[in-house]
Amino acid sequence: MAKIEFLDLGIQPIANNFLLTADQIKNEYKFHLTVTFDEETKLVSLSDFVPPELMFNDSYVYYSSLSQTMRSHFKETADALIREFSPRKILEIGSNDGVFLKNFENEMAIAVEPCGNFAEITKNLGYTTYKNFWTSELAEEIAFNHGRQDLIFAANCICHIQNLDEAFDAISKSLSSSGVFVFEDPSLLKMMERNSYDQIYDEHAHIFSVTSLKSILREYGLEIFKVQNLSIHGGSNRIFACHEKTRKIDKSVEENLTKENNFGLNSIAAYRQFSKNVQRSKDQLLDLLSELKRKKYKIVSYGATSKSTTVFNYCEIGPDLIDYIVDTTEAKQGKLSPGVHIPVISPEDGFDNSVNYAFLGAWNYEKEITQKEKIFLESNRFITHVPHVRFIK
Ligand code: DWN
Repeated sequence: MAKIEFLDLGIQPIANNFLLTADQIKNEYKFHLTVTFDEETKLVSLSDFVPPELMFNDSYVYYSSLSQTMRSHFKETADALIREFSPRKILEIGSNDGVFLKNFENEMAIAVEPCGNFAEITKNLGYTTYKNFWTSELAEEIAFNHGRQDLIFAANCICHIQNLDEAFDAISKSLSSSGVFVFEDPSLLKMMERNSYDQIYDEHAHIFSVTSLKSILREYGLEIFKVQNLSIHGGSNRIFACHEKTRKIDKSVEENLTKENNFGLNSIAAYRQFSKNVQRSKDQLLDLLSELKRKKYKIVSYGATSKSTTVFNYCEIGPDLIDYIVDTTEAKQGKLSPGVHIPVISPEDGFDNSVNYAFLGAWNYEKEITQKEKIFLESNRFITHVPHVRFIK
């Protein structure tokens, strides 16, 4: 059984490395972004990983709580988990700015977060916080200090962990005998169906199918007992796992495995087709933007996302096509986007009636953004590449 490379997204920068100084621009880190399918485990991963400290450090800029969609999502998630499992002790891996954890009392929850600026936030909110990457060593320290956990939660974090063997082993050892491990990450099936290749960037070391997770978790005595398909982040799966044979297996597990198999996720042909679809999307997006630019329209991008770093660098879309990017994140404003160096400014400074078209870098918030930007949409258009290049009315 082989590992087969099926997609080449070219030379890419660190997706969230927004640049300010001449020195940062001169020394910008770049790497070759290619993607591999493992025929044995069915896992899809980057062929080469970027050193974690280069991505997740004290200057990290992605705040989960900046959108209403995410704030509501995590409140509802916390409420549902409390209702279903009544955990007494909970640990979150990759707690970001505490958007999920703050729905739990201080005494019952522990945060693990490697980015110092974010670890500071949960610490200030009163949570025991470990400013660390999730490793076996850390898991042992936490188990020694606090015992085993009833609920281990991680959102958009496990797919960022390069060494899954160590991560799952540590989780298995940290979970109480009747505990549950709940995690959500982008769905490989949704990505392939919707051609949202921009889910692939340095931070996303793996894009998970339920199939691949089932086989890897089993190695560590963990079993998936339920799967929920979520619309969040353009299509994610929430995986519920427990120690083997401790819970009844819900039919959603088999349903998801069947759906993935029917789509072809278990063999290389589907990935080869995906690669062709990605190339077509690039050609169509470049054609559209170039045509609009020839007609002298002003085009900006909405949301300086990690995803748009992939799109712009893969398609070689720079300031000649996109005048600037608007984003509500202060830490991104006044800087240049990674790789292609498009200026990022605040929506207040740049999203006005001089704009004709806006590429929706944050397409996963289409509903929230189109609601908010009704006036723009009266005479202008958003552009998206998902599931194919088109205007949003
Ligand atoms: O896994 C990850 C996901 C969950 O979040 C990370 N590795 C990094 C990050 O990826 P992303 O940057 O693609 O995430 P978002 O949530 O799509 O980013 C949205 C961006 O758009 C933020 O910078 C905020 C901005 N935004 C905005 O300017 N106006 C968002 C909304 C909703 C808005 O109205």
